Amino acid sequence: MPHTARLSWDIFCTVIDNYGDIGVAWRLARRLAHDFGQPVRLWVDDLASFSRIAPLLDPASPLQQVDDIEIRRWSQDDGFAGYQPAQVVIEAFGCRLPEAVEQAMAASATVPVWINLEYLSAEDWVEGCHGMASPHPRLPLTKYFFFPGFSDRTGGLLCEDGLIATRQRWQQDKLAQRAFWQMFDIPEKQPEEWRVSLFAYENPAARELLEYWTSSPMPVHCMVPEGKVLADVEAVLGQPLQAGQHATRGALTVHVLPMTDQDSYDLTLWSCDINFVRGEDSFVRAQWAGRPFIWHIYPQEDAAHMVKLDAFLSHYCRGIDAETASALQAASHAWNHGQGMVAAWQQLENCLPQWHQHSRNWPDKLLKQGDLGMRLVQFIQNRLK
Ligand code: TRH
Repeated sequence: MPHTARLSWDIFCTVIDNYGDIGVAWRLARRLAHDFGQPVRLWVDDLASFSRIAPLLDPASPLQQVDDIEIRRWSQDDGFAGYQPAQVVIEAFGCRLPEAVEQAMAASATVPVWINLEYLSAEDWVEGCHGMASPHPRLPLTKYFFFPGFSDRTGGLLCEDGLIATRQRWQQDKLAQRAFWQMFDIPEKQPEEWRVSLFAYENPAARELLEYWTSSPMPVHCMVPEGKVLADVEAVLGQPLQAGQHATRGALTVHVLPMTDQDSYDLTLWSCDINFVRGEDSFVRAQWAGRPFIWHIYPQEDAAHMVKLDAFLSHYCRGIDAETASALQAASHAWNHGQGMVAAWQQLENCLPQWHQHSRNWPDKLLKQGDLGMRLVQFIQNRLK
């Protein structure tokens, strides 16, 4: 890694309705602090939600240090009296900075570099908008739009130094995997078993697939972090389920996992044969897992999310044979439309070796030009020259 000047960073984040916004902000904070040695303050409006993915956090404490990052509770009535802006201010996902923060930034002796970190999309227009400057209508401030993405002309995707090598070692290490599953009272994975993880929004297609797996020729062990898709799982298993419990119907056994911290969730992804993921951050982490995955994209009005899904698939499927690409597209559509999953899955099952191979190679393609953390640091340094 090139030498990085020490800068101070403020990241502002509001929790909307799930864990993705804080998930990405927390990951970025840790990447900057741990891999670039940067002092980071993270301002978050909902510490209770944040603590679900960062269990060391005390939701009642307005100011605390976790994992070498200063966490500040950001309450909307905070007047920010005496606020001294950091050298870089990141507004995560257009969360809108308070007027007092903007005033303090404008009044700083050295005006901070102000970044709006955007949501991830693989659509082509992202390349044109990445890095765009937007002058403040009243104050002497400029905000830059920083877009994550899949090409060299975007901000890339967040990935820690050495993550891929650590993951590869883990996937060779059967003892470590056994110990990991034991923590949840789950037996180690058997060679003749499918182990899948299922993190999704409510989804009727999940019912179809789970139903199908009850009569699978191979036993299927499905790891379900507690959350939105659980009602669909319970409907198939015919019983209520909570974290720590498991239930079997035919060839299908479901294990309900508690929410863990992000690192343990990574281990789940690395230890399963196939991962069903959602939103933004688990979607990226599934790519670093080097295993096949299906994405449940965050639903938007007017089916705008389906355009994003197709934009991703067209990137992802470059370099895969036509049959696997079409099976993957059909399964991704069925999963996101909530129906037609069994036929699509059967088609995809025939392409598993190719899908596996592609999943293993995919992270290298994405990381050739550096991850989002590296590109962001370089972007800031260029603004400071
Ligand atoms: O929670 P999400 O559905 O978040 C979504 C998306 O980000 C979406 O784009 C956004 O608009 C919406 O929120 C408001 O899915 P996502 O992005 O995968 O975030 C989940 C986070 O939770 C991720 O950082 C991984 C983390 N996680 C854990 O730390 N432990 C766990 O056990 C699990 C299951 C997840």
